[in-house]
Amino acid sequence: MAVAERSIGTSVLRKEDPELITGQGRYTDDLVLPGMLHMVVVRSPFAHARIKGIDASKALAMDGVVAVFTGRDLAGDWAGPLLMAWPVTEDIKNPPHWPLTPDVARHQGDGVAVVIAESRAGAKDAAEAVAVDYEPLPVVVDMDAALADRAPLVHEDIGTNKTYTWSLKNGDVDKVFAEAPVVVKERYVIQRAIPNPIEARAVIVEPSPAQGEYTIWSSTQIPHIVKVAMVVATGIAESKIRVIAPRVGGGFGSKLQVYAEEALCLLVAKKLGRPLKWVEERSENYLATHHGRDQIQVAELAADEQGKIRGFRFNIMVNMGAYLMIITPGTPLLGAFVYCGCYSGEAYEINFTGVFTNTTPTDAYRGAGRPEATYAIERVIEALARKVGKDPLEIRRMNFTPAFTEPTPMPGGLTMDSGNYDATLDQALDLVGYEEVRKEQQARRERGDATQLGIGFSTYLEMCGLAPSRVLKALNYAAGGWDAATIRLTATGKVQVIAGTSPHGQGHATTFAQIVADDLGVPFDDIEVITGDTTLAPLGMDTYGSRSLAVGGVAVHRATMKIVEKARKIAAHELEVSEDDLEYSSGTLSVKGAPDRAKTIPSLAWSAWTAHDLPDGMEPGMEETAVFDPSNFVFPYGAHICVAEVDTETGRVDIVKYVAVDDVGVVINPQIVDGQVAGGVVQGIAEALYEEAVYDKNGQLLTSSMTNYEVPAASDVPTITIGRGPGLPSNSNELGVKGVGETGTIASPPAVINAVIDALSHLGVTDVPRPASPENVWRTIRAARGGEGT
Ligand code: MCN
Repeated sequence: MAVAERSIGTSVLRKEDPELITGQGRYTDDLVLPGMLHMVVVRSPFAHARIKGIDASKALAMDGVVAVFTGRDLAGDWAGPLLMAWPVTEDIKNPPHWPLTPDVARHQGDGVAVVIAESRAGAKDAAEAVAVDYEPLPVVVDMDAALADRAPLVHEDIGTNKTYTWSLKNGDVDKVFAEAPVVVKERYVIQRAIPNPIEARAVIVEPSPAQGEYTIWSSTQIPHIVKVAMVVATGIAESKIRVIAPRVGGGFGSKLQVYAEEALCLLVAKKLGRPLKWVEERSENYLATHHGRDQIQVAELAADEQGKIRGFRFNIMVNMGAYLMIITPGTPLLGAFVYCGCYSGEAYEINFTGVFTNTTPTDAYRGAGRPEATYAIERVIEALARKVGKDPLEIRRMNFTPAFTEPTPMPGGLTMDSGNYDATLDQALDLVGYEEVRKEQQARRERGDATQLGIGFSTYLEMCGLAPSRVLKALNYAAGGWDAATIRLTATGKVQVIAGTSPHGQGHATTFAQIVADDLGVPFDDIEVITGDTTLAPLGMDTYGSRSLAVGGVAVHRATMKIVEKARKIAAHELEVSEDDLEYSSGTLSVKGAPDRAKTIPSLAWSAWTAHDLPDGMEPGMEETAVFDPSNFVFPYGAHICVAEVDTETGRVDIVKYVAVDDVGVVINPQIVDGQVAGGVVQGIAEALYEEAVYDKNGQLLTSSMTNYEVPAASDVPTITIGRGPGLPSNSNELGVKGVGETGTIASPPAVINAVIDALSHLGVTDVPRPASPENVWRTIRAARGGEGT
């Protein structure tokens, strides 16, 4: 029998693409149910206002309007507020977050009422006719102002805008800093970002009143978590709720959330006994979908005279916005352990202070905590290089943790799986043509060109594969971190993979099928991957933290190997040999030394299904489930180099070369991995150069649409040269894989900003605000030249 070609490691084309690129993907808004009603949310135009009264009479009198519900109308119907699953400290302030606020609107866009009508247009018109009597209250937007004495309080009843303080300390940090001959200290502002999925959010709820059952379609990354949160909010039994995430259209972390509209649709559909749809408009997405980032960081390094790092210390304020959503407080903690980057040191301290403001809540945004960590360390390491007069590459190399393939402790307190930081840097330098670029930079300097060249580095360390449940408990996260898969062989030898993670653009249907194709030796096209349905795939913890492969994919592999073990028993029985006499290769179990005496997996599946002659006591059928809870995270790492031209007259930045070398361990599908890296890099470049959510002092979002929130166009984006480094397998799982979904977003912002600073270093520039927009860069140059600056 021919040995099947290995699928893992090849760029098999994505199974999901023919449907998606021919416009046949079924997104939530494509779904139309008989008798379906439409919901529109009436949102507060004020960032902070008391709701004195709501008059819905005009709206109710309009054609096709079925109902209007205010926050007060529904107050008695909820079983509990929206779920916040990560109370990071015992004394965290977590005021209840109701799907519609009954009394006070706390950010622009806070929902105050819903209008239900026969058509979407009718509901929209009627929403405009709902008269809300607001009493504007003092607003606080800025974190420093929110923590000042007598600041307006976002939640009056808790008496403070400070949400929590969370700290992590390893070693004698104070002593190390007190004794170190060199200390650098810098302040960075990570601006707020607004996620922009291709499809904004959408929800449909179909009630089956006779059965008391509810099917929820939601454009979500986390159907399983949504289900639990719906139980908490509505009290409906878990067994009566089915959540389906159909085609999702991107999420970037913004759909790692349980939103008010999901709970509202469910409750109102239950009340009215009719299917109900809500679809978010883009302008609503800017106000009502959670935002990301928004930190003020004070970063310090203690070092010896040579620049060898001894201690790390970071004090960070994080803007929570107006409410704590599903993991708002925990999001910064996802980066807490990697503020040391790839570097060694004996003492480590990090302190986060969460702050309430009258702004849209923040939560996970691709990278979630780790882009912020990487930005802090990859900027402050440059400050250290300047302070001790060393080349930024030299300072990095002398502080890298030496190459390792066995579990190795890091200053942040965790244990890393594998890494060779010099190797990824060497490859990146090679790919960028480092010597040539430096020469070109020098030539431009000497000529005094208006357009200067800068080279920026980011040698980053990520932790992902969010899982070990015991670690999550130690961090006070409410849920576990395992994931699950079921493999079912049909009688005719086809394979169904039922996975607990669900994709929103990552290509799980392809990569999971590749794993199974190799494990079972069945054709790739015979494998169907089923995801995103809590009834079909009841076990799952969903997709975020680049965990789907390193946790869920490993569960797929484990379930498949259980199938092989069952098949081995049947083969031994049929071939009348002992199990030990069989060897397994590419879907065939054959007798050692007699390769012609063999059974294939599909034929054994048929035997298991007919059950005519199974070993005594064996259950018929061929279906196995595995649940994987890894003992450690995985730690991708790498080196990104950005070469940028900066026009010193206009402040315009153009990226002319971008190299991304990311070691993600064993790669299942190189093309998908390249796509993930490229998409992530573009997102990071956008944060570095273009995107910024801006509020005025009244809490009005000034960047409230794509016309003034600059999402990059394809023409703004450079060609990204991709490398993989040494490809050291992870020892956290038997596939040797690490995650890739966030590497690019985590690594790229400091590479870009360091490049801009490097281009202007001859002017004495050591900092540029994010985003490095033409205006910000121009002001920086002007200030450096002695004019008025930022
Ligand atoms: N993969 C692989 N080999 C590896 C690592 C991964 O072939 N060594 C494949 C995986 O099998 C999977 C894909 O690459 O098909 C991404 O895998 P993984 O790194 O496990 O990440 P997740 O699937 O868990 O995706 C989550 C991650 C996050 S957190 C965000 S946010 C994100 C992202 O991925 N948002 C995205 N990628 C996105 N891609 C798109 N198109 N849209 C988004 O919204």
